[in-house]
Amino acid sequence: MVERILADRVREPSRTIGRGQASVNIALCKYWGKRNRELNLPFNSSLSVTLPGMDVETELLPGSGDRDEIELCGPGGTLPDDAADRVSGFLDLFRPRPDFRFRVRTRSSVPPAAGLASSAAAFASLVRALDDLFQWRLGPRELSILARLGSGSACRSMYRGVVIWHAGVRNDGMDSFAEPLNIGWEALRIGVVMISASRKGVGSRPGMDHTVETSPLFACWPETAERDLAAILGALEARDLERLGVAAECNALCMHATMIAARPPLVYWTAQTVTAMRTVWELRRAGCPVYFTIDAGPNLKLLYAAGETAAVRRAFGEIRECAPLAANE
Ligand code: 2P0
Repeated sequence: MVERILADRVREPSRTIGRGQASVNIALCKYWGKRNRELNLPFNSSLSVTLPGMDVETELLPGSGDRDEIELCGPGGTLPDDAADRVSGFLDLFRPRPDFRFRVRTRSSVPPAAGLASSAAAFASLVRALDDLFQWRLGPRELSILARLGSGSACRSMYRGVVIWHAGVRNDGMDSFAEPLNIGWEALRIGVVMISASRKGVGSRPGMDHTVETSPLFACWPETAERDLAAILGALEARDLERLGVAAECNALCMHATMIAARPPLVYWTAQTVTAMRTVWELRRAGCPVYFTIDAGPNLKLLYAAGETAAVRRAFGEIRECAPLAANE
């Protein structure tokens, strides 16, 4: 696949340093489960919004010695060995020669492995840095396919705003790519309720494989997700927060239900996660339209309109907030 995308592009670095940047994305309709593990091909299409300001920047240089040098600056400190191995494994796809080494310097404004999709932004920014270092000048669709090979959800971090990742049907994965949808929504807010920033026990990758292999509820997930995606897209186009919030919340809970039904069960929530979910439902009962989504971690991402910021802060404290679909973002 890489051969096909790079075709006649040069395979030697064209500059001394390549740079890339990408922001994390939060799925409103989730990706969970692969029909092909090697190519990160999903069972269902998914839809996300990119969160500006929660960024990963990558610098890529030719390295030396007998292994890649991978540095991570920012919250969370150094990259654990397994994550560095995953980056090196991905870089294997692009080495001009087997003994060619890369030096990767990554700066992140989000903690890794806290269910905030920092790996999506990391692989998207790494692919941009590769494109810059080698001066391939690939189009966004090709870049999104390459990012997908690093981490499925990374293909969505190739764009700002609302992004759809088409699951595709082909075995070679060439029709499984992300593209942006031109939807503005000045008032929409996403607030991150950080319950824990520590590394999760089970990564998304083994977590989704385990769910596919053992959860009796997984069989109905792909179809449910495709239906949710249509509802979420319709709600975004209509700027209808209630429809959006209900569909996104149900989609997240349905994904977690498939995990909880896995054998043994996979539960990313803590007691505080459940408490926060109940707080959201209480706020709604009290007339404050706020909704949540939860990824493969304990943290909640809240969806609400700008006018509810004060009420949300009264309930959850000083949460990190952004306006992902505002015109000036
Ligand atoms: C998502 N997640 O759609 C879902 C929701 C987590 C829960 O995409 O194995 O890190 O690299 O393809 O992309 C996390 O999975 O997994 C993820 P790989 P990835 O955002």
